[in-house]
Amino acid sequence: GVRPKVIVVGLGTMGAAAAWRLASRGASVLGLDRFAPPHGRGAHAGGTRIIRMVYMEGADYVPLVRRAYPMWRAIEAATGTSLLTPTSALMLGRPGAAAVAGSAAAAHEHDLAHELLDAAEVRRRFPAFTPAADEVGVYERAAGMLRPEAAIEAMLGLARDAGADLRTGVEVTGWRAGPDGVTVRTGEGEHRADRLVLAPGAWAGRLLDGLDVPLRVERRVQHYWRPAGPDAFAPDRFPVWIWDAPDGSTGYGVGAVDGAVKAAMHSGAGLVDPDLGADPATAVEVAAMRDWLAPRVPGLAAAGWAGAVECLYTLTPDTHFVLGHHPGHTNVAVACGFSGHGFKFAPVVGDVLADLTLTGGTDAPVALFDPRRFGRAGVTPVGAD
Ligand code: PYC
Repeated sequence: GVRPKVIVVGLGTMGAAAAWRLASRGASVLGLDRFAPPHGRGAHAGGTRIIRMVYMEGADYVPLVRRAYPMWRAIEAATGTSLLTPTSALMLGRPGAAAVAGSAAAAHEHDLAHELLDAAEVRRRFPAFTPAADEVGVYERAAGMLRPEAAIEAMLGLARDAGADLRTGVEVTGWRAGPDGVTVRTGEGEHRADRLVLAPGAWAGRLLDGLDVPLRVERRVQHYWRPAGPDAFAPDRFPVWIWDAPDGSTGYGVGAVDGAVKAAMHSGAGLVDPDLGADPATAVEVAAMRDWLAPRVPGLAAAGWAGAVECLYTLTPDTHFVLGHHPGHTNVAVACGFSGHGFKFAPVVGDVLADLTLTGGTDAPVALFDPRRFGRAGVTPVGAD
């Protein structure tokens, strides 16, 4: 048959993956982005992202991340790049915390290899961490870290190799869809296609204002530290980690890359306007991070601060993703609201978007991400225009 023409709006993490999967599966792809990913304005900068299978956010994510691992390896093989480094992971907190109880529940439901370590055992095996006596750790060997900028470049390269026309520096200002196809309005005129994929990241609120998904764009600061004894923080000895503190805050980190060790807050607040651009970390934020680390990872609390990179979280109310057809348009697929934990899933999300676009459905278990779950948007066909 005729190759369907698909426009992908947004070429960051999920749009790059969608452009790759769509072009590889035979679509004629036009990709548009206001910036030139990878860049520092979205949710992918900072050198590293965590991948883990023992998934505290819900057992439903496990089959998806299980599929992501071989897809990341396939991208590496196809592009000759190194993207995924195994490190293992340690999820810490009191036994009832999500990092512990949620991880254990996902591990049990899917029979995933893991170990439950008491505080003394954590300190013995990973001396960089100093949990309190009433805290425990869930240890997972299969976890690791990804290189996000290189991963986006690799996916965009594969998309181009498969024939995708990817254009950066093109701002999308609106779109409309009907039974005859879709129209995307840009700063330099309109584009027509059969189908549309919207992957606008922090700009989703603008481009999806007909969709009843309440999104919050929040700023998170990724801090980097230069510890006195960097060997103790080498990725092969220092797992990636996520730690639920008793006050409800959550910190996380990744081992040394080029001598700098990431330790940052996953929890936070503070709405931002994505158009205002990246803010450097304030002295107050650096001091607060040191205070948070002092009782938990003292070698980093005492380390020199080596800089920061901002990350924009686009959060849904339940922190589950938005991934599915637009409720008003079967020829429009939507991916947004990754809520600070989406990167590791990118190849799978791209493939699901290709499924939805090319076949009208998907076998992947994505019911949790139904764009209609927040309201009545499915009742009235709506577009952004
Ligand atoms: O998805 O593993 C993750 C993560 C950790 C901190 C922010 N996201």
